[in-house]
Amino acid sequence: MKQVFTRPESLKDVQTHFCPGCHHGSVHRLVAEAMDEFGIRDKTIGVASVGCSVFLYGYFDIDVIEAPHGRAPAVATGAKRARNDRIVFTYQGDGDLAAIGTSEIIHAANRGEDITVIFVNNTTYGMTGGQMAPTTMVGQKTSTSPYGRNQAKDGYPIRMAELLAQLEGVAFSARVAVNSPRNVMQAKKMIKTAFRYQVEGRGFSFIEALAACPTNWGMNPLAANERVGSEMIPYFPLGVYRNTANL
Ligand SMILES: Cc1ncc(C[n+]2csc(CCOP(=O)(O)OP(=O)(O)O)c2C)c(N)n1
Ligand code: SF4
Repeated sequence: MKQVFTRPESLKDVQTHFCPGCHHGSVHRLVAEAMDEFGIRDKTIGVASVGCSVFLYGYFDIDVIEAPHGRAPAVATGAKRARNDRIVFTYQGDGDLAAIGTSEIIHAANRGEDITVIFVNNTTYGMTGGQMAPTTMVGQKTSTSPYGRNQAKDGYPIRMAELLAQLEGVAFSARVAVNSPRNVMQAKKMIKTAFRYQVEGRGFSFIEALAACPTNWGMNPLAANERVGSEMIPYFPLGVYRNTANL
């Protein structure tokens, strides 16, 4: 029988710690497929952040540097400037990138660092028990907003893909989701484009991936997957927000 589905070479053959229905695993796979397709596994450095993606080094068969919370773009800047023959990407959660690391991501993007950023937006701090993040939806209940996020007190969810698209240093900024086969295929295309931009030395590329966190949303995997489509995508529309190839 012909095998039609295989594990990407860039992913180790190990079981992950992700909860059932978590989209981190799907995003990992697409990143690994992009590395395989460009044949860059041996020269890629991943920069992991803290959060549920902290074990990047255990799942990807590449070199990984562990960065403190929010500091991955700064660490990636150093790695890429020291070894500009390498492909360097960060992989960060929304609490990490849009809260503690706001300044790092904005300045790395504005400097046009030649790195790729994979940003997983699951509207909550996953690893530490589901606290409110800058991306938490208005009305969403979290462990620190038990009555729901209140925009008058807490502000509105930040749309990072659009925000970074305003910066001259950004070569590519797009938002994707992995909640349906169609969206997975589109996400794969966008993640490949983000890596291709770095392979071609075009500058900073950014992918925001909308993701489910069934555990902290208090939902089963199916309902959590559906929430991505019914609640998140209407507020965080999918698409390309900046593409210097078109300018
Ligand atoms: C400087 C710093 N502040 C806070 C923490 C605690 N911390 C670890 S993971 C985490 C939340 C991560 O959430 P997010 O970035 O949204 O990623 P997710 O777990 O949802 O993938 C926090 C607050 C830390 N390790 N370091
Ligand atoms: S807590 Fe949420 S983000 Fe973390 S592994 Fe579980 S489902 Fe995924």
